[in-house]
Amino acid sequence: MRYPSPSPGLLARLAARLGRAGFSSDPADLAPWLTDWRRRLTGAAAALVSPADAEEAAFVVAAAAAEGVAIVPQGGNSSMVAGATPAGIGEPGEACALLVSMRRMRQIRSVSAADNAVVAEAGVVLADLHDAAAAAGRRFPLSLAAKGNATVGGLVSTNAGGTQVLRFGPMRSLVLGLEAVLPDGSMLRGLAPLRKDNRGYDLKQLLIGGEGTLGLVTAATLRLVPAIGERAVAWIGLRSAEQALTLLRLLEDRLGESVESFELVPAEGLALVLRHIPGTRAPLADSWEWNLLVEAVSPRGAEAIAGRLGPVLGEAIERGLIGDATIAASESQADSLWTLRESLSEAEARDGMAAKHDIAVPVADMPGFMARAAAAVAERFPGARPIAFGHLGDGNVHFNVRAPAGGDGSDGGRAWFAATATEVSRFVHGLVTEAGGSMSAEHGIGRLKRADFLQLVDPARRAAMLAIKHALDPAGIMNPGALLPLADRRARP
Ligand code: 2HG
Ligand code: ZN
Repeated sequence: MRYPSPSPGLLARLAARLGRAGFSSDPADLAPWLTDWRRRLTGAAAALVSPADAEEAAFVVAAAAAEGVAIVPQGGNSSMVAGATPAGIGEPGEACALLVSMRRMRQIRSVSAADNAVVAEAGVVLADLHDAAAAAGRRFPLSLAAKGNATVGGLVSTNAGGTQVLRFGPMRSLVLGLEAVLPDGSMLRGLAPLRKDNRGYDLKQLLIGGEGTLGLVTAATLRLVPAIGERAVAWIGLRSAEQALTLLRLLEDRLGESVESFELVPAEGLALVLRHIPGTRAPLADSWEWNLLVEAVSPRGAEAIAGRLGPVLGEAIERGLIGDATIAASESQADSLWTLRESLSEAEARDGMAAKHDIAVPVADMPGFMARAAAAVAERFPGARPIAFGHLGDGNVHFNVRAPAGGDGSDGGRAWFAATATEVSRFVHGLVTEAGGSMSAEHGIGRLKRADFLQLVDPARRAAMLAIKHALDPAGIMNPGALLPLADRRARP
């Protein structure tokens, strides 16, 4: 069923309430926000609407709901799965949606060291949130490569993960409270920084990871943790992913909760970064099948962590778990090591096309899974080049499959990608589902993974999700096409 276009009266009401800064139907203003970050989809929308505060956001949703007009919420437009891109030309909903940008809502409403909490509006950029927490002598312990673009609303709505999940968990474990507009325009006001609240269903947990399909997040109360006194960042070379996990448990035994990042970079990943990212250089003399970036931290006033990490890495070398390691001697060296890890996605994109997968299996199964899946992909898609990197400590890697090398090389693998990527992804998602894992560990489902998700998901889980969607958004106006099927928007499960 097609979504109705907003009536001229609705557009006029929105323009009058939000003013020039908050409303535009000029195609030139819309254009930059209609293509997803990975440049996979370009959509269309009737207007770009940017509320300045929660009341304006509620007004927008209520007005759209009255006409059954679709709303596509957008934050930093850095979704890996086109979760914030409206329907494309020729698709149902074409040009009918309101693209609701939260970028004007960028206030930090409060920071409380006493409560260990910050209240940030949906449009606050992650890097600014880090700065605000630091200014209060605290820390917001979630980070990812897109921290200069990703916003609080998007991070909440996708239950973002990143490179520090190991100790403090993903967004789901960092959100203490939420303020959101529900699909009928009513406000859910729950920003109190409560550590305990047992009044039945935890509605905020439905919105976290709900991908904007159950409501529009306008602000969140987020957990803060003690600021870091010192960090030690190590780059480690080793031959076996199994032994990487033995190292992780050894580090935890010796250093306890100090270990905050445990990131895996394969030899070909490091090579891609060194080839495509200017100013980078190899941290170790030799090349290793696998590399690890480990970050351990100590609180202020505690014994320096580097002095404790070094001996454990020495012990690991003696035990033959790892081959080589270096610990950054300065903050700038630490940043350079992090650049090697955080540039992987960009280096991979510069090198050519890849079918991207964001998978999780139980941590202990991951080394075996990576090897089995790489062999299966190589057999089924000759020439395709699997590359697995990322959050090994969380049992989550990006098992991407790069286009075959060679040919005349002039199209960067575009023809291969167009012909094969959908099949490759279905194959990889099938493998991970068979292994009892998840085909989306941290990026969400969005529009790019919807078909595979709906095919592979457990039927009971699918039915429950559709029932929840129908209960809260019976007209299906919130972010149609992300996560759930468009056609089901009015169907009872
Ligand atoms: C990362 O861990 C991101 O670097 C991006 O989640 C992963 O580009 C990717 O596949
Ligand atoms: Zn990741």
